[in-house]
Amino acid sequence: MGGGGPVVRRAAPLNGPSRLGPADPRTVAGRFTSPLHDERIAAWLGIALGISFTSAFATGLVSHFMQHPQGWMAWPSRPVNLYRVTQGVHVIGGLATVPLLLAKLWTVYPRLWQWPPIRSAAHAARRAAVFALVAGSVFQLVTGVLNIAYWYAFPFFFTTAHYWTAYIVFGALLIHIADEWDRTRRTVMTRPRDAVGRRRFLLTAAGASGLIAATTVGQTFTPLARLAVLAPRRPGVGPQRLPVNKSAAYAGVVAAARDPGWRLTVTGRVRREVALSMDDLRALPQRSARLPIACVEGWSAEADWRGVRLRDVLALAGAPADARVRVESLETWGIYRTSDVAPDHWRDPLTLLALEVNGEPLALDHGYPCRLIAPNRPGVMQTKWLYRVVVT
Ligand SMILES: Nc1nc2c(c(=O)[nH]1)N[C@H]1C(S)=C(S)[C@@H](COP(=O)(O)O)O[C@H]1N2
Ligand SMILES: [Mo]
Repeated sequence: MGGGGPVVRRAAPLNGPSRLGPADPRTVAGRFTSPLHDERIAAWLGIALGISFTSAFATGLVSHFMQHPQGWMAWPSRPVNLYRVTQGVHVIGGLATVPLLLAKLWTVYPRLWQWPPIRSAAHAARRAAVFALVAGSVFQLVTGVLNIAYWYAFPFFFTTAHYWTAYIVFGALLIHIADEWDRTRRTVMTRPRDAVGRRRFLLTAAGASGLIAATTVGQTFTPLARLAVLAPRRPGVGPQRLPVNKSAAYAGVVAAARDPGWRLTVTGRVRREVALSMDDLRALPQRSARLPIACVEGWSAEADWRGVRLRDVLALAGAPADARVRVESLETWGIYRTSDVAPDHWRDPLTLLALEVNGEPLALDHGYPCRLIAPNRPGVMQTKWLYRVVVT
């Protein structure tokens, strides 16, 4: 801005050329002395956070609606790895956001002490939106990290809270972007003097973010699996080279799964109910598919599955072409004991009732005697220890 240019009205009083101090005579002089409480840093981190939160919101919605399909939307069963990618972006991106958010909060926290705390109704509304944004962002990242670490320390159901908070955060984010757009634009378009310290701070935050991404992305991107030292799960580590979230013992299905009288029944809106023993299933045409399990927690692992096509078994029972199908597990409790298979998915020739994985009969922990495996579908919906297929 040249000396004779228009006077720029600043939204908040500043402590110097571009500082974010409280600029109030009553606060202790020199309390926020770091040159890093700075508009320019806040602006760049804000841009990065705006991008990462938008990406998390979009990929989070994909995951939510895949797991809770609405009548009007049909998720395709292809490409096979689509969900693996969107959920990988969600979880790895979320983890990589943690240092950026911490850096941003540290940069702007002097504003908490701005004085007077409320200057007008508009100012109050703006601060309320910022409060919702900060509180909601911290909540999303903390619960997200605890959840993928399998530490259910919170008294509420994670997915519901995470889902609804996302709308609050995203709404507050839009308000904040509208509010800060001009100032951010101006800030990043001007050339700073004396930028070394700021640049180092931003590079450190970006470096920490990149390091987290590099050491976790291997949990879903197999070529980098060896780098995934920070990931709670790694592809290839577990029985039959596949991770296990919930064991058969934990699920309480060991005896039922080993019962020689086990049958897979197909029932509901069918022309004839069928009950298939293991031998019956083995006598049907066996198909192979290389498909990933793509867990909502961001890890995924590919495997070679072998078994019968779900659509072949449904045809055997004479299920209608528009059937909605639910598979049910021997597990007697919990929300993952059943899952719905939409027409696009059960008609897909890659959707199998798997009896084998990686060349061996399924291990008990991988769903013996029979599990569902389908393309482009969250891991929680790849139900293990099946005993019933219900057509509705
Ligand atoms: N019956 C049943 N099937 C289940 C689950 C479960 O808890 N019960 N967990 C699911 C989850 S969360 C994932 S990611 C995949 C792979 O889990 P695994 O590693 O426990 O085999 O199986 C799914 N199938
Ligand atoms: Mo999962």
